[in-house]
Amino acid sequence: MDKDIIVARATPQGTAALAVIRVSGESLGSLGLFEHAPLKVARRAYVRTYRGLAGQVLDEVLVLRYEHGASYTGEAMLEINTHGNPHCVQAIVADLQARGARMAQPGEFTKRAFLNGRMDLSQAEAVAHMIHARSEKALALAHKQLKGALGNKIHALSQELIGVLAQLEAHIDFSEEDLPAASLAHWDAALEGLLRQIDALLSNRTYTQRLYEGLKLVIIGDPNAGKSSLLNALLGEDRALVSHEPGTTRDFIKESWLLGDYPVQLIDTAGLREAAEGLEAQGIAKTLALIPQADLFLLAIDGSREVPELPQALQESLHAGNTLLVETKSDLPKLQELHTFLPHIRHVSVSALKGLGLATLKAALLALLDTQNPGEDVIAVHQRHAQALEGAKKCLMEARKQLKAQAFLELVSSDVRLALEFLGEIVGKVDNEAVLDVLFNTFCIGK
Ligand SMILES: Nc1nc2c(ncn2[C@@H]2O[C@H](COP(=O)(O)OP(=O)(O)OP(=O)(O)O)[C@@H](O)[C@H]2O)c(=O)[nH]1
Ligand SMILES: [Mg+2]
Repeated sequence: MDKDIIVARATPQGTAALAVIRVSGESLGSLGLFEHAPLKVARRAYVRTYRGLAGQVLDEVLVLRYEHGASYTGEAMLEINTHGNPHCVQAIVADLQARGARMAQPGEFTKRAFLNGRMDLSQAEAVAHMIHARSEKALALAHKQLKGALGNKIHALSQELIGVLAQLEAHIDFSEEDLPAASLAHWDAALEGLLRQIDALLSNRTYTQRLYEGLKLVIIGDPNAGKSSLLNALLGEDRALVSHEPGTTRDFIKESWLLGDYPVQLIDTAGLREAAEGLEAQGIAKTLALIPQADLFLLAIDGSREVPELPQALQESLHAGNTLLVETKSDLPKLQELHTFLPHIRHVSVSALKGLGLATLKAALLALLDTQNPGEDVIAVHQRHAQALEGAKKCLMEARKQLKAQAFLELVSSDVRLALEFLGEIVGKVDNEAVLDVLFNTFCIGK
């Protein structure tokens, strides 16, 4: 238990109808608050006059008291609802500091909740995701994580692994000849099953990443294909310069865009052509360098002109899973049918000028993204979790290798133990304080 009493406003800065100030610490009584009108019953809302140390009235507040073991942090807590005038909030927070509380660090309430066993680490992380999720699906996934979806799964995996470990350890003193072949086969099958479950969890990573961290969608094509016009049409604003002169866009134009539930960085690029020189050539080099970082491509091809030659490096990066071919300027007469050009990639006709085909284009993009959606059973797997899962996976693969080679069971069991440690990191058996600090620093103050 931390001895300090921490205080922070839980609602945003600025003027509002109400503001909430949270106070947490076992020795709340030492602050000497509301002594003349005690908050007798826990979790009941009381209207009280908040007086400063010198007895001056600071605000009329609504206040709730939470008891040790039955609060967010697990410590004794107060939640003070003040009027949302920043001066009221500031005066009360300053008074609480004068009485002995200190300002909370970002995420410190949640850190205490974790340290006091109110939630596992994956749930504590979910609190931050609940606050920062940028779409409904991301929010739903964070909620599931807060409810313990990942923690429960990890717990189940760990239990299975402990079962295997117990059997391994029970046989450690057996000589190789005495080891029942059936047991070896049984352990191997158990480890294989666990590896399959870990892979299934890891397969949620791309979807989670795209939902929370977003993805890069790059518009590429030859000069004048209508790329910038397409960007503008998708954004619904004139963001990029458009002109009939080829080579208008020289540098990237990046804009945030929400595609369904996915935060997208939409990037317009310089048109690709072989004969470019100077600034234009630099722009093209930058476009080509961007290709490996992109998640999705819109390849703009102007159907009213000859089909362009595309750089080899580009062609190799485009496939049905990451690209849509946008036949632009569909309002103009077609020079030729394009369906034989890159036929393995889905084609969508769009006129940015007339606003035609944009809904179909968005639906086609979402369909591409949905191929990575694990469906109903999805569990959020963030980077830290994925790293630990990869670690566990490596150990279990090593354990299987040792089993097959009929190595000493000690070696197998030490790999299994290590795998268990990796799984433990996900829910919070983190013995490194620095790791926790980094994690909770991403939170807002007051949470
Ligand atoms: N008719 C018609 N013209 C279009 C359409 N989209 C773009 N254009 C015209 O095509 C020309 C090139 O458009 P841009 O959007 O600048 O093309 P770009 O691919 O960004 O060109 P660069 O930046 O030079 O590579 C402009 O004259 C646009 O007005 C369309 O849907 N229909
Ligand atoms: Mg352009």
